[in-house]
Amino acid sequence: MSGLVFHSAGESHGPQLTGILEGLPAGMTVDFARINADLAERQRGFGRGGRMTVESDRCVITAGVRHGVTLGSPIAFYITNKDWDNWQAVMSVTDVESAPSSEHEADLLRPRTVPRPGHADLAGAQKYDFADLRNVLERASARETAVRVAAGAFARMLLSEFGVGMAAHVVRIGGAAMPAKAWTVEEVRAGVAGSDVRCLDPEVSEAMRAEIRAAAAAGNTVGGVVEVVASGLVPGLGDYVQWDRRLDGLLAQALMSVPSVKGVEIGDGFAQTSHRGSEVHDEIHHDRANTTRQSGFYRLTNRAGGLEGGVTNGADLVVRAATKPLPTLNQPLGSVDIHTKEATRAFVERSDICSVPAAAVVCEAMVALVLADAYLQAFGGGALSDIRDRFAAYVSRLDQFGAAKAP
Ligand code: EPS
Repeated sequence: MSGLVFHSAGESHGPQLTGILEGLPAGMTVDFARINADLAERQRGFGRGGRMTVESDRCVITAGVRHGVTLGSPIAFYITNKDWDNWQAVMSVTDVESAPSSEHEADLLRPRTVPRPGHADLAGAQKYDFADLRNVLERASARETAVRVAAGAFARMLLSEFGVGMAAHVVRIGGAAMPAKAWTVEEVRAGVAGSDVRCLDPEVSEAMRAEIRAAAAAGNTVGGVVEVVASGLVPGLGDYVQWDRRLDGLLAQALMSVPSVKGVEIGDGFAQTSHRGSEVHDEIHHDRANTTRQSGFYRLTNRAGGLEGGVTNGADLVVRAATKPLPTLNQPLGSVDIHTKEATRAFVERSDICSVPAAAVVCEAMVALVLADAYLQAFGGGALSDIRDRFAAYVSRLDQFGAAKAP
């Protein structure tokens, strides 16, 4: 990401999560309600843990916006951790001299020394030479994704200027899966609104809830697959001329950075490997009467998921992320105490049974950040009006594509 720079800071049980987003143009109207609505979407979902009943995430903007409009300067914002009230001594920035106020606080203050398989605990402690795993898990926690969602909401405000629509849904939780199909952004938006597992089909939703209930009953967790769809993308975003400018690679990196994501696919991705090339690629057609921004070129299928050669081709972007089951288990796996080296069970920390619906919201935010960056790379400028002008010139050039060279 170079047009748009996003940094986050904050521990899960510290006072707040902080974000800085730099690179958005001046002149964008900020939709405050939209940011908080996205934060609420991330919090909801069947299978979420007790923390979500403590928090009601709200974004407070402290820089980069004046009178509801962006200034082009870095946008700074924070989300308060309400749970901080219960963790002030445990997460105190300064040394704590007073005795613990309760047995519960004394327990929280005790170093965590038995790493959870699958979490960052052990590798993180080895890297930073920590004796208390809390120093790792507080930052590695998926709590940090709240501030990504706020940043993603800003990115979507820019994208909506260019007619880009986005939505995300859950296509698998454990063994319960949606059949493979191409959904439009409108279908996804309408379908997820009433589903606590963000799934478009009521029967599959019920099967997903059953998976989560069964995992919970066994002290276990369950993962799944989320899909992000983006429509209205102009052809030509991203690049094929250098490896690190391919949009598919940038999307994969952004999605892989979401805690619990272990796999990313674009379009039919992995399923294409069991087919021949003739069954996989999307044939190209042309309609001379069609004067859309795709200059009359169209496909009847979109198995490529909107990307060819790392460049958008004007079809919907379809990208999926596979999330592993969360590593905090109420029936913990075997592990080893980092100090005594004795075999024991991993520690249990409050967590979710299933965070796949929340991961869909976070993945959508990450895709929005990558796409907003791609638009800024292609058409960027300090003022939104300049970006609009450059975009309009590109679209009108695309409309004429091939015209001068026609035989
Ligand atoms: C999360 C907040 C965390 C966890 C969860 C996601 O809060 P707490 O640790 O206080 O329960 O519920 O984090 C994880 C699943 C994880 O593995 O880190 C959130 O805000 O999304």
